[in-house]
Amino acid sequence: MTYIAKPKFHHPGLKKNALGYTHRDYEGKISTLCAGCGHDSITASIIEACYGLSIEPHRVAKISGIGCSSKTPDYFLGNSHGFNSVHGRMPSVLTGANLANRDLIYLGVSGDGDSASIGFGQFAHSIRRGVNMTYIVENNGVYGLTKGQFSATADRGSKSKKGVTNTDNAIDLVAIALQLGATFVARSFSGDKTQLVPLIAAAIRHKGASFIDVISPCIAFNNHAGSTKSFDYVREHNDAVNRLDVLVGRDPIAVDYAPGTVQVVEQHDGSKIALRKIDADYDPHDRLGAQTFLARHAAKGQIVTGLLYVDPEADDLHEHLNTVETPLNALEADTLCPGSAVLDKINASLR
Ligand SMILES: Cc1ncc(C[n+]2csc(CCOP(=O)(O)OP(=O)(O)O)c2C)c(N)n1
Ligand code: SF4
Repeated sequence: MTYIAKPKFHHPGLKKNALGYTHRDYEGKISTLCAGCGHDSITASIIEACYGLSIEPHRVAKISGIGCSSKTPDYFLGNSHGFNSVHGRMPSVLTGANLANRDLIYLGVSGDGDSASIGFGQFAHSIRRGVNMTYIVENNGVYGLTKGQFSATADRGSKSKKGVTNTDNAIDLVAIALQLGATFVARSFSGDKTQLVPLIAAAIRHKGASFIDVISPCIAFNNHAGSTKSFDYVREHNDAVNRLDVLVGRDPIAVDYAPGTVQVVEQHDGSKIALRKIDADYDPHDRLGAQTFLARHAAKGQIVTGLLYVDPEADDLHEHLNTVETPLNALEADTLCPGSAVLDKINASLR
């Protein structure tokens, strides 16, 4: 990976949160993603949410897989714990870390390729087990880092950069998360900070498996008419389309629209996606209602955004397994090894 460190100095007048931290304390290295990539807007929203919550950066563990999206933890919370795992394996690494130390705040960052294909099983099991985490998928419908193959969330009938039509049905990770029992389920758009920042903050505060699918346009690899997730870019520079380093950046797409309305977002190639923000009187405590609402609007070609479901009384994997409160690395020797008398008693109970 390429690392560009940020200069340390900052203006002494920068606003501070309740713990005395400034925005800069929640930033990471300078992003090496294409200028205008939706993933950078999500990074900005994560920084904003953590600043607003006055989280101590060293209490966060950010875990990711492989992909442009999975690179982003490098660009926020530079003073927290981080682990860039293998492609698709973020959920099991996060689960293990969480079981070993429940005192940290777990932030899982993944891509649609990372989570909906190679990591689909891992995604599913971490959700159904109720791991206490905020699981964010930066969903662009393509494999960005490996140059634009369809991912499993790409819509059927959409076209790849090379003009190939996708004949496979799309996986809707939000629908699956609802079905698997996630206790906090939301969808948003990378350019809608007004919606995304509070969603991330609420997901972090939620105890249990929080899942947020964030539609995040890739400026580089959906540069063709017919794409439903991003845009045609280098029409005049066909020879150069596979070279990320020659892409001229675009302004990130930003939207802000009222609850209950549909916002058609025009992407840089002129293709459009219809985002529908849930109504103010939508009931997010009804899992079945959320599933129906999602399916009804998907049939109309609309991508529903907002907090779709939350169970405020949710528990998590530690409660299911009845684990000790203390992080494993803080357990004393006599707790870890209570002696042979206790072992004899356990053995006797099993005879
Ligand atoms: C086991 C394994 N298989 C394949 C790859 C190649 N690979 C790297 S990133 C990536 C896809 C990333 O796509 P996505 O998760 O959608 O993230 P994006 O880059 O679009 O943000 C793939 C297939 C890999 N690194 N490891
Ligand atoms: S290739 Fe796509 S996903 Fe990757 S950094 Fe560029 S715009 Fe973002």
